[in-house]
Amino acid sequence: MEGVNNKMTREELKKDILRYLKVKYGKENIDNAKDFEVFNAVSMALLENIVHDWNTTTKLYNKEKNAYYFSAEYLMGRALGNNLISLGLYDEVKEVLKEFNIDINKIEEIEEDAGLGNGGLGRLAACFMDSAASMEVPLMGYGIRYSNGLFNQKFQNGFQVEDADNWLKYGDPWSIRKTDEEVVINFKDEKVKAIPYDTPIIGYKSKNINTLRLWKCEPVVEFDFNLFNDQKYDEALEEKNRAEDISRVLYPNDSNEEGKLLRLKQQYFLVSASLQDIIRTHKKMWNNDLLNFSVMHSVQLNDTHPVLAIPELIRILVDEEGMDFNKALEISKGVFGYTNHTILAEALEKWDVELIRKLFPRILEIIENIDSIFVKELEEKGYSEEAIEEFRIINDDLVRMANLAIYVSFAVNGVAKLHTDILKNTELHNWYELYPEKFQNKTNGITPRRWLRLCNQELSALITELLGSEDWVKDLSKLKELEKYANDEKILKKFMDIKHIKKSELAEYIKEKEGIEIDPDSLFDIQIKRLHEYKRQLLNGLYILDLYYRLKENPNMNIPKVTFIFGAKAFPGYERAKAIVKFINEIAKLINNDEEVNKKMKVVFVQNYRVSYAEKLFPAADISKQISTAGKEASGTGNMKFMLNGTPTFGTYDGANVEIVRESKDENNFIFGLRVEDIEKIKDDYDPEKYYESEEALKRVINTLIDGTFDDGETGMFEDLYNSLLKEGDQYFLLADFHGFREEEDKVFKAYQDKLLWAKKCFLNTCNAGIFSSDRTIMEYSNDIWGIKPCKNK
Ligand code: 26Q
Repeated sequence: MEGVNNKMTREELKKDILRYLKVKYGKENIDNAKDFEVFNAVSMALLENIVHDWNTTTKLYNKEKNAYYFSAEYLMGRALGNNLISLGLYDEVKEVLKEFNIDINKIEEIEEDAGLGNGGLGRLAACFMDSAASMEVPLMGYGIRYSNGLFNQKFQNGFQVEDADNWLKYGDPWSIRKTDEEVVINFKDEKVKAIPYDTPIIGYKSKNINTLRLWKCEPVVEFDFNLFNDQKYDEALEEKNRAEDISRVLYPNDSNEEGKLLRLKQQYFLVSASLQDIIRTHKKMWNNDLLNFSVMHSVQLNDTHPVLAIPELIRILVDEEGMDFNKALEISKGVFGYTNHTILAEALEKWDVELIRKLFPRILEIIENIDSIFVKELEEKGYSEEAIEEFRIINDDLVRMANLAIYVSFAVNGVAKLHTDILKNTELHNWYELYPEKFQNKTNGITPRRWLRLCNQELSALITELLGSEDWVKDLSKLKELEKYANDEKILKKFMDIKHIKKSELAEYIKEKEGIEIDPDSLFDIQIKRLHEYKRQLLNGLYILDLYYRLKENPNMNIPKVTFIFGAKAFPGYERAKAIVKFINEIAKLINNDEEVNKKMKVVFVQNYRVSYAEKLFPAADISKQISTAGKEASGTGNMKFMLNGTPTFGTYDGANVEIVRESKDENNFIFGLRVEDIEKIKDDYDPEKYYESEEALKRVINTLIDGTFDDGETGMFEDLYNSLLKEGDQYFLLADFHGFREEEDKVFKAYQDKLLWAKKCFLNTCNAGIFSSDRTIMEYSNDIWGIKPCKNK
């Protein structure tokens, strides 16, 4: 077959699939096999064929400097389709399955998403894994193999209800359990085992196969035999359950709600296992010498969640390897880089000193030591006592994880230009003055494999045809060369025909999954992301309701037929976010059931938004809604996925939106609302009431929260939303931005009517998206932070 990694023939692949069906499921005839059985058999047959390249890559990397991504989250999504693309075997396997009378789509669709993350930060980690392998750089991912990923979401009567995510129910054919590489983790009163599960990250058309190593927690002793014999079954299993709890479930939260014991145990479990693993290999390679540790390894901390790695590395070096404390600290200062993903104050992690003492007293001791060394340094530099307070790692009996990270790390980075500037100028300004050399920007990116080549095969084929090769998949800057077709009507038509195909496919899928019919000829205006007040789904909802009332008043209003689509999960304990879900579902019900209006507009809130749903939504969008309060969205990466698939951004001047419009030009996007500097100016005497009183349209829609227009099942949740806007100061400036939003959306409607000009806007977005490849981002991290370089597995 044509795949780069293997010289497998079609007949061999068929034989392998049939063999796995036989030994795994006892089926001698593929016609009797269930979809999940075929999925597993195909996956195992492919895995079998890459094991050799995987092992040689690992060996090769061991001799070089490596970087490690430490992340509590990896939002991987499905593996099969992506791996087939990387192996260059997608069409071949499609054919093979067809010969068995099986539709490859059905086999892809049976795969559960690996949803081991909440949102952007977890998906970024997944994109980075893909890019590092494709760029052939020695980056390994370390994380936790949660038995349950992010919860599943359903709507019942418009309310969000959650369900456990059992992603392993059909098995996990893309991972290998490496029992022989387990390590022991010591808590103060508990000892557990960490078992690595390795997943191959296949470089695109490359023989480099990187590794994502996820740890599962298991007990040291399976169960207490004597207690079991005495029929004390629960007690006999107590230790096992306590251990397994550690890797049982991903915390569904994207702000630090409150210190949770189990979450802290998870964090320590992750970093202790990973560092022990790295040090074990290092000692083997370097004859037990650890003095060159920082020469050979860089560890990137994905936000503060893995920051306990800092004291843990020092603990291992000092307590287990007999190194001097100051030397261990010095080495650590050459190992860690820290990425900040948020400026929301409530998301900055702080852990109670007593909690840390209770779980791992030695780690607390080490943190205290670091803190006092740091204080001495500041005193010597002449900082006042008051100034030192702000930098302290321990303050008020709380350990501030970001402070620990910034002090020890040699590099601190933000995730988009605006975000890094805010860190430097305001949020972390004092740190920036202290260590200007540490601060860097690394604008996020997305992998073009999953977010174009896989999810939009039609557009990929067109691009390949126009560019004459598939090189763009590995070098996305090549898209710029397409600009010469921006006035070519024939090409633009092909481009928009593809958009129409993707819209029809989405409409079909939504019909099947949500039971709602939408028109692929309508404008698809899409907002998909985690539910958060700062992301302002509520503003979008209020706007849509306003449009509905305007249409009722004026049925002949000149707007194109429009479909508003939402996708978002609300953290289960975040009541306001759940209220917003319910409110938008109520708006959708009102509009979709109104025969006068539903021929002009519809609203769909899709259930259980996740990576695999996203792959259907991004290619089908006409408008990408990115409307966060300026200054609050660190970067955003969904915005880039829309852009790459040819969708103009409708948004505020925030996060990476700023760079998106810089690349694809103002006239191809729709930017509205307050900017960071405007908010700075008005925030001290901002009065939402003023906007409410002076704009009838706004008043009308806000009043629906309290006048009985909508039913919140007597929860009072709509009134709470009302209060958040009018009684609690409208923290996120919805009212101030309503008017600008409305005017900008009117501009969209107008622009959409000119089909040719619209097509050009979309096309130019694709042409200029090259810079947002995570390949570019990964090379920047490699060059500017990690000091690692590509090494090709030949
Ligand atoms: C922290 C403590 C306790 C429990 C949970 C958490 C927690 C979990 C997840 C805190 C934050 C997160 C996730 C944050 C996140 O996804 N941030 C997003 O990161 C993206 C990648 O850089 C950016 O593009 C987004 O702008 C940013 O919101």
